[in-house]
Amino acid sequence: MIELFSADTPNGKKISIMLEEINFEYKLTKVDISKGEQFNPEFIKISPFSKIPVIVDHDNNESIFESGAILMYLGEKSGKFYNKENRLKINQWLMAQVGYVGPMIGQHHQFHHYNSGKSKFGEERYFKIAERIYTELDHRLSNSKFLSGDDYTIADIGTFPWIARHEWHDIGLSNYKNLTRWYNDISKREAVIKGFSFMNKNEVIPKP
Ligand SMILES: N[C@@H](CCC(=O)N[C@@H](CS)C(=O)NCC(=O)O)C(=O)O
Repeated sequence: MIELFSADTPNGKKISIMLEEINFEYKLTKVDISKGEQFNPEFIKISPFSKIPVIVDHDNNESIFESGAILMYLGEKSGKFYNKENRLKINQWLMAQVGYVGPMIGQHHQFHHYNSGKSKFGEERYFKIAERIYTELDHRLSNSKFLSGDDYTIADIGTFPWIARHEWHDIGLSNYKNLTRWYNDISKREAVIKGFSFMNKNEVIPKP
């Protein structure tokens, strides 16, 4: 059984979506990052940078931090969405998500959504970068069904929850037709709908 330590954020949703996709039984332990629970000494033992998500695999007592590493672990363990033959491609798109797409869109959330009016420089910088990411993903998806090729993989699972915050971005997802096609395809998956609302059963995936 997997224990998922998480909060209701895009990084958190990646793992609940994956667990639903592979149909693993899991127990959710909420970490309230707005109250500083990520700094509890017990949590730091499994999360050295005090961040969610983390999983503990109670089958072997392994704990895993970093969402990309967790997706790889679950992909290997389940044999799903992390095809051995395509790993070089999947790893690139997954690393791009954890090292670029997530952190940059996260900054856009900070400056544009949570703290607008506080820094013109920050707002403009991350708006432009977020827009550029939409364009880059749209370009990739103009010649590939999913990010790493023909199949839906952990790279798509990692990226989807960031684009699902598109209403906060004010970039206009529907103007990016390939990204919208990809987004709509993934939004329809039963496991994605379930994993997306893992903390709030009434939450629905925003339409483009
Ligand atoms: N690189 C990490 C990023 C995780 C991350 O930024 N988590 C945020 C929530 S989305 C967090 O736990 N923030 C609490 C803090 O930094 O104190 C991953 O991909 O797992």
